Amino acid sequence: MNRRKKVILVNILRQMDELGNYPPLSTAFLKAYCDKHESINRNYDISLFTSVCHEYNREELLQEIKKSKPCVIGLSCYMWNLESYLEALPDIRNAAKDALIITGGPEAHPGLLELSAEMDAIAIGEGEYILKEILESALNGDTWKNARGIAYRRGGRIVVNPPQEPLANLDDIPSPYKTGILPATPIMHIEYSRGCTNSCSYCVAAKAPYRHMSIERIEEEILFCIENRSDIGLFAGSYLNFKNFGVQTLRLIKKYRDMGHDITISDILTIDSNNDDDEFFGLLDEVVPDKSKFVLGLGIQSLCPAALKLNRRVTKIESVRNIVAKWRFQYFIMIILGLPGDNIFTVARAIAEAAKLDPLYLQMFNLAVIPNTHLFEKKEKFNIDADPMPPHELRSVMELSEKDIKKMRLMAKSLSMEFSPPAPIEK
Ligand code: B12
Ligand code: SF4
Repeated sequence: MNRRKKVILVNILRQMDELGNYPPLSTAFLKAYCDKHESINRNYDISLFTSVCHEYNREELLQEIKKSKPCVIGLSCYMWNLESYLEALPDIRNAAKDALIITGGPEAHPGLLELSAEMDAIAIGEGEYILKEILESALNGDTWKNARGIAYRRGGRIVVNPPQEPLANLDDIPSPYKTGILPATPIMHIEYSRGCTNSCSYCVAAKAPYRHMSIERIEEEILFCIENRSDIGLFAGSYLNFKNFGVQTLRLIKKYRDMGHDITISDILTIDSNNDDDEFFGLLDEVVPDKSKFVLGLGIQSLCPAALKLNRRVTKIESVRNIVAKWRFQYFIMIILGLPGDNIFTVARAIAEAAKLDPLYLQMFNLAVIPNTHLFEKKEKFNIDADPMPPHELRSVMELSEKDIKKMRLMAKSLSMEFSPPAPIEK
């Protein structure tokens, strides 16, 4: 008889397709990391409940919870699923009265405890160490309330424990594909790095130090893709062309291509547009022979010196021009609408510059003031009024009134129509 206690990790994805695009990496990584510890694996049976926003059925989730009677329910929270969790939480609590309900993910911040009485704890930042510590605490007869990196309620107050360290070595997490947690699919998404060396004010990655998987680990993942005749979707990470890591990764892919394996990088790759290193692009050119199915994303975000400075963003437009002029890829260019320091005219100028680069399409994002970013924490300093609930839409900021923002979005929308087709990732 299986006496292991049940843990359910729930992930309602924004989208996922049968090719393998956008798998539930967060919950798969949490399980892979916890399972590898003998004491946890012996005592806990961790399962994943995965759904996609447009297919998600609350009853299915509740049935699963009633059936397995978990002692811990972990919710993987992003801006696209917070509402679904908030709606389901009273029923989840009814279905599992004694379970610890913990919410983690980029959208998770202590303020969520004020939105739902059923949430017991919030995990802030990377979850592997946090979940392991929580599961171990019960085995040692301790309380989960001492775990680092969490927030919880005590009396009427919210207590935020000292932060948990980011994972020192990403190789410590077993591959979710090789452990069979995620199925082999025609495209396999490899998480290759976490954190960032830059610190753009609006970005969650800026909060954590940059680390990448070892090149040996990447080689194992590539070999696994080859065995399963899959393409690589190198997508979860900051940028592949940070430092020398991208060159090393591409050299490996080239090595296996030269040996006759039909392996390539699929779909979309977002790269650091400030790094026009010829060796990287030369290798990329070789490992992606079919340019029609591949689009490179270059972030400009803003070209206004004041906005770049305020948001700690570096954009070297010369580098973007060099890349586009020299390398025959399809490109999409990203611009953020509404950064503190920008105004309608500076945004219009950035769009005009981007248009000169003749991209396949422009991707213009309305600034979202998302939790766990510098902007979210410093709203007052930047005179930001934004919706505290997802999608955290900006209402006004510094030089941009509500009316200006509407005008700017309208202008951007009409200009972006010139650059159809729309972004292929959106369904
Ligand atoms: C893939 C992806 C997407 C996919 C969808 C993914 C899916 N399957 O549903 C697509 C391309 C559709 C997408 C769209 C968008 N995305 Co996106 N996306 C990502 C990306 C690149 C990877 C996510 C991932 O799998 N990461 C790998 C896992 C391992 O990391 P993780 O998710 O952070 O999980 C760790 C921790 O958060 C924590 N954790 C997570 N869950 C739990 C649960 C528990 C219980 C615990 C303890 C811990 C825990 O532990 C995990 C392991 O350490 C991230 C950036 C990134 N590198 O993470 C952005 C990111 C998630 N996206 C983001 C944004 C802003 C968007 C967009 C709004 C962009 C835009 N402006 O249009 C849109 C959403 C549109 C909409 N209206 O809904 C933000 C997050 C915002 C938020 N608060 O949710 C991120 C973080 C990018 C960023 N740097 O700012 N995205
Ligand atoms: S926006 Fe890009 S460069 Fe800036 S912190 Fe995030 S990942 Fe790094």
